[in-house]
Amino acid sequence: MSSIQFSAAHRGAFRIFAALFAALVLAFGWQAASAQSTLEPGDLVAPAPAVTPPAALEQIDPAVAADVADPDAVVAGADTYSPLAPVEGKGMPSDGLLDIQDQFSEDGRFAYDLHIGLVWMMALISLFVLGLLLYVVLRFNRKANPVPSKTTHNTTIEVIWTVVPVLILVAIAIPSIGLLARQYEVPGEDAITIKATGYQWYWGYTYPDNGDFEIISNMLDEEEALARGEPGQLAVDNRMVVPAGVPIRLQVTAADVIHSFAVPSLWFKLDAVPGRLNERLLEIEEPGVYYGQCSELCGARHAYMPIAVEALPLDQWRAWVREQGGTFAEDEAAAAATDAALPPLQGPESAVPGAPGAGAAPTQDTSPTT
Ligand SMILES: [Cu+2]
Repeated sequence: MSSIQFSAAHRGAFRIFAALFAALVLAFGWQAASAQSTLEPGDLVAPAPAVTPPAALEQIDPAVAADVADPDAVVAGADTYSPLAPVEGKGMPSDGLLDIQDQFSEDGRFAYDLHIGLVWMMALISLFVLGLLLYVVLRFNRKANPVPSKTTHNTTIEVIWTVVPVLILVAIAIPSIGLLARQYEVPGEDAITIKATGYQWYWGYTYPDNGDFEIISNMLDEEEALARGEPGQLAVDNRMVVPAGVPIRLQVTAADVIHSFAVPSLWFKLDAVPGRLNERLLEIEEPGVYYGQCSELCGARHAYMPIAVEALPLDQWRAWVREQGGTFAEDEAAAAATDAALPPLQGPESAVPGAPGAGAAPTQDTSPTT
């Protein structure tokens, strides 16, 4: 191993490099931390008020939407359901897209920022190492440096090249572990439960909180999808319709083999395992149609069981649920209250002990006719 004798000038150069490196670490540590701080739960886009039409819905190209739905029918506050038209490039892949899809969940935006921060960090570290290599090649080649240094050891740079990478890793680990943790966040009690079941080769969506009805979702033919203004091989006949801006407890399971429920623009991917119920919190920030695919090789038609999630304002989602014959907790509460308030259908013959007919089974309907 060749030894290097560092002159004062070289030590100076190394100090400059070390200072630059430390500055980079500080800058990126700060960026990672700020990426985290800008995505505190309190900053989450609040559920759209019922009277405000979501901005994204107004950008729908009528030509694209014409065959799917009348965009005007999807104004907030409407109490009827009509299928939402997808928006080009939102919730779906686009031609020439190199980056990951735009994100429409809090976790997704956090993860996207972390990903971009890491790419920059990798690029700068690679450039820095390349710079060091070039410096060594030019400065310490045989011609430029005929008498090699015999230094074997330099405590300062050894400390720097140990501590600085540790600091970089810690700076990466903090937001990275934070992302892991937030992906395991347990849905609150107020979350709406929806269950996605993978079948060979289609999806079923059950709504246990709303009467337990199931929607079966099959892929549309390419021509039919394109005719409806939807992306080919991603459009389905019946979408998984969910409310936007509301926490959803999305449970995922399978009926036959392992599938995987994955929607890239919602930062959601969860294995669908027979006999097992996986669940994760999903909160979609704005109404829209978000496409995904089964992401576990599950058999011959694995590639033909896409996922289409349609997020609607809450009142329109409720209208959709009613259209499917679904119910809400307050329906049952109201029915129970009505039952309790009504007089019994048939009164006893006599409530007075000893009176004729007391204690005997009624022989005629004595209930009020109202
Ligand atoms: Cu599958």
